[in-house]
Amino acid sequence: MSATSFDLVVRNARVVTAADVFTCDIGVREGVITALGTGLAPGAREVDAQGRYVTPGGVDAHCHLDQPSPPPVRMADDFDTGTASAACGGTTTVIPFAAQEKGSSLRAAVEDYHRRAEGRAHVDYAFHLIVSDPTPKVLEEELPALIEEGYTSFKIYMTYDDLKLDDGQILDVLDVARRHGAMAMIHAENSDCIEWLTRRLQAAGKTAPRFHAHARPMLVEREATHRAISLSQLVDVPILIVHVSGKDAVEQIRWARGLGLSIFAETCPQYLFLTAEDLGLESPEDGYLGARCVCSPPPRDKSNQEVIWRGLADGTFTVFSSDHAPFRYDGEHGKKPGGQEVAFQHIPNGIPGLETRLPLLWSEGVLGGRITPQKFVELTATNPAKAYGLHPRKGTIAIGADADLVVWDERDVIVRNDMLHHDVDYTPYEGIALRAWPGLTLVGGDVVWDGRTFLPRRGAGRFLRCGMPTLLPARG
Ligand code: DUC
Ligand code: ZN
Ligand code: ZN
Repeated sequence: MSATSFDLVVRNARVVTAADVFTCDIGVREGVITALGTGLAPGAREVDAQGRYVTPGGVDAHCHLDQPSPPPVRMADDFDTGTASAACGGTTTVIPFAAQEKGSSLRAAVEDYHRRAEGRAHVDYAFHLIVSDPTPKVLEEELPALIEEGYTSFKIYMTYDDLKLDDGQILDVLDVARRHGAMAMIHAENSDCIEWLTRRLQAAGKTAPRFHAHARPMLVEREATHRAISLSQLVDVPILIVHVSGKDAVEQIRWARGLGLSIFAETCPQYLFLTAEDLGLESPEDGYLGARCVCSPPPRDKSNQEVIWRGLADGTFTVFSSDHAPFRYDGEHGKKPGGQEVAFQHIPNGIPGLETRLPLLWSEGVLGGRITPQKFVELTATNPAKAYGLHPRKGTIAIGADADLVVWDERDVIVRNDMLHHDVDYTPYEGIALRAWPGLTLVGGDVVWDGRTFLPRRGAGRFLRCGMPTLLPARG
């Protein structure tokens, strides 16, 4: 190959970055973007984007794949089906969670998670950690060593019995984040309030799926968000509040920003496209259908959807993730554990969304006139890559970045579960009419989705060691 030729040239691309939109050709060599310009020399392969928008491959910084759950519950997607689904929806990097079990080490969780991922992924992946048992050994030895090795973010839960930390434990973990420069993600819901409400609902016989939303009203999220902000202020460390659902938590985040605190926030498609009414879905034959939309925090109402849209446009939100947590509706391992319909508090929390995250936001956000193409890229690729130490290799279109690209087709699409590539038997977005879908997804210059067909590259997805977060200047 001559020094000036390319393995691949994507011609006539309307390139979108977090800053700009411009038209050029993209030259790729050995999986990396090596030239942006006009009239580039021929490539061994050529793709004509025909003036269509080309965005960086999505970075889904909050998704759950093959994460162990107490039996009989089991996630429907592993690294194979989950990353296939990601690729066909334009996501080329995923960051799922290596979850520590209470009583066990973090290191064991990471080793186990590597075994689950090894040889299966179609797109690149990194790991966040979940810290559920911050023993002195974890705080003093394991976490600092793992941060050094490229696991530079961790999630902390304020709810869920098997995961939650008390305030003192959260302070201890935030202190490690501060000293070692890691990013702490916080699931903010007040656990005691949820338990208290759940007991009362249970006693009143209110056990149907829709009561999940009654047990987790916005104020439990508001209180925990406020507390998380206060704990971060006490330790003087940035945090990122995950899956923010509506106005109450948004107000807390804006208040904290007004004080000059480094509070970042994430939201997800379910808070734009679903409402609590979806938890009450029933059919004449099946009164349990709403279980499909049970996730935490629960979706709210139309007015809160508007608050979330505004927050995406005005910079309140830093990151837009799927929180893909895949459980089948039918069968024994998902929404009906052991094959039984159960009371709302026993329904596995989570909905699938890896493949639909980007099409929903491009179609209704960008083409719907709510956000600019640049804001879309910032929220779905650039900021997540910066927040978790993967930028500029990931999350942008620039010389030296991986050739992870999405070419957008503007066409009418009705979302149907049978066109998706996850291993879940439903999508909460069934029947939604969209005006765009990825027409091509490239991972490291390889076509993995051509707009109609998935082209597997199982095992070619690489594990990425994360650097330090770069959303803020490095601290002294
Ligand atoms: N909530 C979470 O916090 N994680 C997984 C799914 C969910 O609903
Ligand atoms: Zn969570
Ligand atoms: Zn989650």
